[in-house]
Amino acid sequence: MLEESFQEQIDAERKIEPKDWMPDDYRKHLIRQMSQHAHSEVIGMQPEGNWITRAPSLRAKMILLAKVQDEAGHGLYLYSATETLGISREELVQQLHEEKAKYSSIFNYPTLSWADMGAIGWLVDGAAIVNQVSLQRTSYGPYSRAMVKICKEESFHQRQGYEIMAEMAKGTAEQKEMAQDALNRFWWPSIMMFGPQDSDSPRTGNAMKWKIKRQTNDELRQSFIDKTVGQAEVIGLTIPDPDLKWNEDRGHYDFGEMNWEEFWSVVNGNGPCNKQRLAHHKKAHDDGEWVRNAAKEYARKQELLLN
Ligand code: BYC
Repeated sequence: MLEESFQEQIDAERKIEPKDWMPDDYRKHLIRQMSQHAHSEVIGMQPEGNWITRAPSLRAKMILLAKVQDEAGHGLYLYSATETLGISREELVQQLHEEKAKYSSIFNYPTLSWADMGAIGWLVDGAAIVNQVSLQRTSYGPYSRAMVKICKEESFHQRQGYEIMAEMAKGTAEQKEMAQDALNRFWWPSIMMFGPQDSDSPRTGNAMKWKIKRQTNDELRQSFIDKTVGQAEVIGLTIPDPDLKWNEDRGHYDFGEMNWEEFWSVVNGNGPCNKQRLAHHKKAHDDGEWVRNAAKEYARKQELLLN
């Protein structure tokens, strides 16, 4: 009975709010996806943080700093939204540290040159927007509202990355080569961000039934590829996929086979930077313990004063 009226509410496009009744599996599914999304935002600060001190101009440095701070903010909205489901931030961070919770595979690749800041903004944030615009219509109210604000900031991120790539592509031959090299290294990992193919995605069935996901992994991946091919052409860079070609019948680009072995290896903790990313997060968390303790103590004293 409760399940039926829950599903009716979903089917009628009414948002589920924290105090509404929801099936336990819906709650668990959301905690998993939203917390992994939050962890991705926070771990995603590392590859870009690597270049803040080496940005080529004051303007570039200010923009990159602002972008990385935005990612921290996105993490906070998403952790707060996840906490409305009855789990604490401490537990969520613990799950990350114990490798029970994942974060996006893309952040396990190294950032080797300044052009990588361009490739990340253009491709990684570009892919994130395609996914998150779709998630604005997700069925859980707090997640959906967090997405609206996040998408506004992601558009600025995508543009700053595309600007870096465009500038480098029309610079010296060496700069153009750096931009092309960054595109070569980040293209495939970026399209892997959308997850396994639909036929291999165990979570998609429930996610679509409960309207947590509004489009499947393959639909979103195709939409990102269709948008991005023209952008590469405009700045004179070549997407590293010989099978990429317009398919008149489908009205979409056909593209080559992804390296699924590489994808699962990165997802399962064995990518080029998995160990480094997690170790850095744990160290920052430990180093910040005194701040959390001070904040707790301050809150305790304020409460004593009020009572
Ligand atoms: N990386 O059944 P599936 C950003 C896991 S953007 C790692 O398809 P689902 C940012 C998946 O979790 C990035 N793991 O699952 C941008 C599942 O394992 P579990 C963050 C992946 O959930 C720029 C298993 O594989 N965005 O933050 O239906 C700068 C089977 O997959 C990946 C989001 O998180 C992957 N790429 O679909 C800074 C968006 N793909 O959990 C920051 C929200 C799959 O069962 N999330 N797996 O152990 C989603 O839309 C969905 O969760 C996914 C996966 C499309 C990612």
